[in-house]
Amino acid sequence: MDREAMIESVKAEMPERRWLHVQGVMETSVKLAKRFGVDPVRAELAAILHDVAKYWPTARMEQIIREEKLPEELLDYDKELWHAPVGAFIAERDYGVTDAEVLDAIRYHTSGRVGMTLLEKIVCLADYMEPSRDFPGVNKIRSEAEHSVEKALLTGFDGTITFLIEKGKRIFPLTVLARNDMVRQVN
Ligand code: DGI
Ligand code: FE
Ligand code: FE
Ligand code: FE
Repeated sequence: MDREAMIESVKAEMPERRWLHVQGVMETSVKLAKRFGVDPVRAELAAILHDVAKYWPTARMEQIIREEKLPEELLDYDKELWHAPVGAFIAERDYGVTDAEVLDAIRYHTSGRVGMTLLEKIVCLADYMEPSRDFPGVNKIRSEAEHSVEKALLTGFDGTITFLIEKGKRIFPLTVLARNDMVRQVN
């Protein structure tokens, strides 16, 4: 599918404000990719599709996780995590994306994981800091991202983990592992 058709189709999957977020992630992913030496075309492709399943009914996501043998462990954790692996599946099946690293950038954009590629880090970081994001600490992430993807992403993960703890929620283990990996990489 060509870029324009993909954009129109993704846009139709979500409300207007979420589309503004996706445009922000596209723009920020391209900027970070150029800054840190990643192919901006691949970064933009992952960004376009990263939240494609965000507004799908949970039952539809759950069905895909079970039928397509995605990690069922996810079903024990917050539903907010599900759209990322489901999005990677949809990107491949419905949008014809074959680039495994682009698919992984979609798959891990929410949870993170150990051993994230630079492309994965950039999409995950862009998701935290795109221009329409506004949460306490976002400017610290933006300024750290001037110099270090890893430092900025560590601040992002720390914020998410703190937020989940404050809400009394369970933390998906990959996020803890991703955060620990980022601590190792910045030191
Ligand atoms: O889809 P977006 O809103 O753009 O952002 P996202 O895909 O990074 O989703 C983030 C949400 O997921 C955020 O509100 C926190 C929630 N969440 C729930 N459990 C976990 C989690 N995020 C991570 N990283 N790890 C979790 O265990
Ligand atoms: Fe997301
Ligand atoms: Fe995120
Ligand atoms: Fe997002």
